Amino acid sequence: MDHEDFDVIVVGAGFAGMYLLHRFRQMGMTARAFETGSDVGGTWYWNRYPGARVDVESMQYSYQFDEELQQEWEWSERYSPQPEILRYAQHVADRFDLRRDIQFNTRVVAAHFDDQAVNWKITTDDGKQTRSRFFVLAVGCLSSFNKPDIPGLDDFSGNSYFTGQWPHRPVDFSGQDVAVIGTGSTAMQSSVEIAKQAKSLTVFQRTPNFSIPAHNRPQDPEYVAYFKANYPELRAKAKTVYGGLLDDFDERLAVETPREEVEAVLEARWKKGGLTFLGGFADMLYDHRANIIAADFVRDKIRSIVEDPETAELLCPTNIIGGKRLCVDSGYYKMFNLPHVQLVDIAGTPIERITPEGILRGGEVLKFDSIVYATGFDAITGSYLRIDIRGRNGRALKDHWEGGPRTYIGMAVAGFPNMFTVTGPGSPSVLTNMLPSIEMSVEWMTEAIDTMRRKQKRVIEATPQAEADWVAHVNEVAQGSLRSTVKSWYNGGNIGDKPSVFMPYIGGLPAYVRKCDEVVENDYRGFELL
Ligand code: N01
Repeated sequence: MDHEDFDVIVVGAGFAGMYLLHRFRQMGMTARAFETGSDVGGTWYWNRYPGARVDVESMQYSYQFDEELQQEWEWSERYSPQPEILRYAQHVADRFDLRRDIQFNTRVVAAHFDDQAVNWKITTDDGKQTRSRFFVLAVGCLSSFNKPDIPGLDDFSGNSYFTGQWPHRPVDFSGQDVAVIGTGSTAMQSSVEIAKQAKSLTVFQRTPNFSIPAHNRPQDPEYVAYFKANYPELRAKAKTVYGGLLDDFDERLAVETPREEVEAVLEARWKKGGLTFLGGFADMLYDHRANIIAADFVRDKIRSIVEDPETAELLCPTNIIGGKRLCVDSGYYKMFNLPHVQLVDIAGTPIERITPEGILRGGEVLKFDSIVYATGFDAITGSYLRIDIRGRNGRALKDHWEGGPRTYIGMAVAGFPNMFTVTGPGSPSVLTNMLPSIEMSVEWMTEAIDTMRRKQKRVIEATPQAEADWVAHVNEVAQGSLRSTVKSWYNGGNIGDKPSVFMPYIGGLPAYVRKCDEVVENDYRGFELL
């Protein structure tokens, strides 16, 4: 048997990778994480664009595994800005001395299961190979930036910025003519800030998106004190809610509620702000009639905010609300009332190419000093498939996932023994509050490894049947939702050649946790332990 350098190799040192390292250390196992960035933080390390902030309330977007940690950390705003979240990640790394087990500036390029040695051989971009018994992918769901396939992109003589690979130095747009391409959450957050500096800002919109105001504000000390005094109960309650996020979700149906009452609930939720706007009724994402009420409500809001009627109409999405992920903004629609901000609708007349001076569209070159690409991610599977992962008999993960990702409970793949995926495809991941979902996932897999050790097993592997059943279940529950009817990054619709499969598990966190618990209670049903 070949020598194993570590018990476990982890890919990524974001919130998932960091917690894994902490858990493995507590279990007395040796672990090494490889991280492409030069520090911890994952998403919050890369996405440094102006205006980047979390859109889950910060009191809930934090680790809960350590009581002292959650008591000592202070969030300054309702929705914390990226630099503060990155500081939090760095604080956690310091507090638990995690960096000594992380090799930064290192990309994992290949991971091959060795059938004879029964371990994983990991190749990194420094040319080195490392072996481990277990291999855990903590690569995040939105980590592979989608550099758009626009001709001439490299010809531009001005400054090009990619939101998912933002420079570490401050970027000053003062006095510049700036273009932003994209109108997702990232574009909405960044353009509001860029407009505050730039001489002119032009937003290129291919598809309009629904956005709910954030109503961000400084943290209320009384709210913080209440939260900190009641963390155990509040965290436990959040786990019983669909998205793992505390809020008042209602089981009522909008279609069975008087229209004025539905409007009043939507108005109250609009005033409250944030991602749970649709949570007042259970049918918003399941019944077209309910969805149209909410979509019309937001369209009316857009028309009431944006002064120029033509721009307002262009900003009004015609799609299902919540089909693509809702955006949460801090003044996006209002920004279009500024005289130096304009919207260019490229739905009918797309960008032809980038030229040295700017953007060619409709036979005309619009000149810019800087172009910001806020063009999204090769979501959920992108970061897995950029690594040459091979399981038993050299089978490539990209072949196994040719028709879309296949996992068992979002954490294991048949034919890829001792490999785990944190918040992988087939888990609720991006449909939930990511931090508690990460913790749940990490705790489940580390407990599984601990059980193996106690039972003196060397291998844990999902069976092909269990995987097939889970994939069928994930697809079946997705079919019921209006979300599956819209092209989005949830279903690969934003990337040309991706299989069209709804990737996250849409059944909600409580149902998912129940399923994972049942697997354990039934002696790891669906897994073979050898
Ligand atoms: O990416 P997106 P994002 N030419 O895919 C356009 C999370 N997030 O980075 O819709 C022109 O939503 C594309 O157009 P279209 C959050 O989960 C969280 O904004 O494909 N345009 C779209 O408008 C979010 O949902 C926070 O027609 C092109 C945009 O680019 C997820 O990340 C903050 C194009 C991409 O929008 C992704 O958001 C930010 C092209 N060639 C993000 N290619 C928090 O607050 C793409 N587009 C936690």
